[in-house]
Amino acid sequence: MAEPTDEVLLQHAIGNTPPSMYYFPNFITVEEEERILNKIPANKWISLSRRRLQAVPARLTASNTLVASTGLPDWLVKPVAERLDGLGVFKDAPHGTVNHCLINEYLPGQGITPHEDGATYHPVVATVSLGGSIVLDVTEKAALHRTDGASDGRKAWRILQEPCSLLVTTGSAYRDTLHGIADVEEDSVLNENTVANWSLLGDKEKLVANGERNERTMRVSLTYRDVLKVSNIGSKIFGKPKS
Ligand SMILES: O=C(O)CCC(=O)C(=O)O
Repeated sequence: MAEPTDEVLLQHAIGNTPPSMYYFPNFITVEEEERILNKIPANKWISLSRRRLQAVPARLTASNTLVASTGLPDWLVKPVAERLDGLGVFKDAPHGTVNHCLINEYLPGQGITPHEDGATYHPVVATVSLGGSIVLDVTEKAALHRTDGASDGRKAWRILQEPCSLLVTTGSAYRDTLHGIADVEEDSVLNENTVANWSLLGDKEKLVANGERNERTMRVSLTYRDVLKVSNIGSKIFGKPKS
């Protein structure tokens, strides 16, 4: 995605983060959320110590190449990928759209270590949340490399991702920050001073009524990206699907 000139995107820009993070509450409906959750294959999970995941249409090779004979399945395209295309989120990506989706599932108490997505992908990630809410911790990465023992002046932001929401990370937020999820059973002290996307939330009243707390429940994220290196060896081996 180029500069955020688009009116719709600008309305969803998260004000207090590095420029180029956008939050859309209710990006999909509850019915669409349920339909996608029901479509996730039960037998394709890869279990990790603190979460489980699926890579669709395939895991990347050791050289970060996507080798697949098919594209994303219909249930990951309609409605989410189509709506991302409508927003123009991936219009400047080499393939002009998304070609990969990582599905992560977190149970209460599970999370993901702070990391960056790096040069494997066009520098845009679009994350749709299903199930429960969760706090994403975003931290400037530059000061991580300090060796002088000085107190760490890295800036950090908390972004609450509600079910059915979309978070788009691009530009300097993609390049210059790490993102992670704490392995806690509850996110606490959630208010307008601590949550960067507070003003864009769909249901902040729920948090206020719950004493500024979010009790974690099962949450699934769909992270859509454009993998830069693609090989169509899969279709050479298996033949092109008949139309
Ligand atoms: O679940 C999320 O929102 C974050 C997932 C993530 O960081 C990743 O897939 O690299």
